[in-house]
Amino acid sequence: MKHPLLPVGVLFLALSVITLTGCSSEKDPVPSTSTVSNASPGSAASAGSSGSTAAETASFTQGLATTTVKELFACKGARVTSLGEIQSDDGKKWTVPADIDTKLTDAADLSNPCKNVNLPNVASVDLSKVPVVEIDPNGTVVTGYIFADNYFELYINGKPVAKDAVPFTPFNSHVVRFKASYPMTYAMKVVDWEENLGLGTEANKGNPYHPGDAGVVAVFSDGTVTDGSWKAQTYYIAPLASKTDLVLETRNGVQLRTTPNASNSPSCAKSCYAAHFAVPDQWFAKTFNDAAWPSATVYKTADVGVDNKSEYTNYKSEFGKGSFIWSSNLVLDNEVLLRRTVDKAPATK
Ligand SMILES: [Ca+2]
Ligand SMILES: [Ca+2]
Ligand SMILES: [Ca+2]
Repeated sequence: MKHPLLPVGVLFLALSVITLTGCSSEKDPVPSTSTVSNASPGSAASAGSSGSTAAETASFTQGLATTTVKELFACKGARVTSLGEIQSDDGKKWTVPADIDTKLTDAADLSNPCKNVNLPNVASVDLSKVPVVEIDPNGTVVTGYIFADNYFELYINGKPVAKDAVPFTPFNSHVVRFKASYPMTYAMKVVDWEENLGLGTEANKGNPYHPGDAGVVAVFSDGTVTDGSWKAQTYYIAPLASKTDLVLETRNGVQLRTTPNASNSPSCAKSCYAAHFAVPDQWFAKTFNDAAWPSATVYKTADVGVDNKSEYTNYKSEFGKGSFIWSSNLVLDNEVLLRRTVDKAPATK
């Protein structure tokens, strides 16, 4: 049995320590400027001012995963898309590069080299042929254009709309339509796929262990576009030369998983580490609280390397309304969850 007075006593002690260590904002629900990680690890000030019960931890794996699905998707002349499984040093099992929902419907193609589809521009899209996925019967019909390096799943108001038809390579792009009500919660799982399962790398530029890069842009007809107002949290980070390349800290209630000092081209090859975090249940639900997720980072088209890719440039009249986003590391973060809730349709630009 828990003693009813104990938590009060612990809270009193924690607040006393915070006061003694000079933090003046302990009664504010959100600390204004203090950085939790600046407190000594495990100190009362650290536990008290973050408002969380325990510091976040990652699960680490090292080396190649076991291939579980050799050919999830195949396309002539492109890389074979596979899935793998690997156990972390804390005994947990992880699907790499990500646990995806293969049962979702493929989105309609703008450009899909695997099916010889390559519409010349947005004007040539026949929207009457794009199925409208009914999320809410009395909702607004919204059209969206999506380009992901490499894979996305789109959920609106907690329900699936569609997935990327080409999980890895070649590049491709999609158009989606759905009927949904406001406030509207956009949620996307985006994955930078990999050839060396569990390592976050692919054969590229003469290097068999080249870390691939990522990025996603989505533009919706209600004026919602990917930009820095979205939330983005990473769940799979690789390749890491060392576990200490991962920096975990909670700042103003936001859980940061960053790799500020990690090399984007480590030489660890088959012995690289990867960091894994469990994807929360119902992360795509309207009611999911994403307050602890960082804001998305905005990237230039040159960072993503799509300025000469027709799968992107043919539809730039739409894609150009939004920005490429990802979490804080475009190379090492390989599975990212994105969310944005809008109360009503923003003014269309
Ligand atoms: Ca794709
Ligand atoms: Ca990629
Ligand atoms: Ca990557």
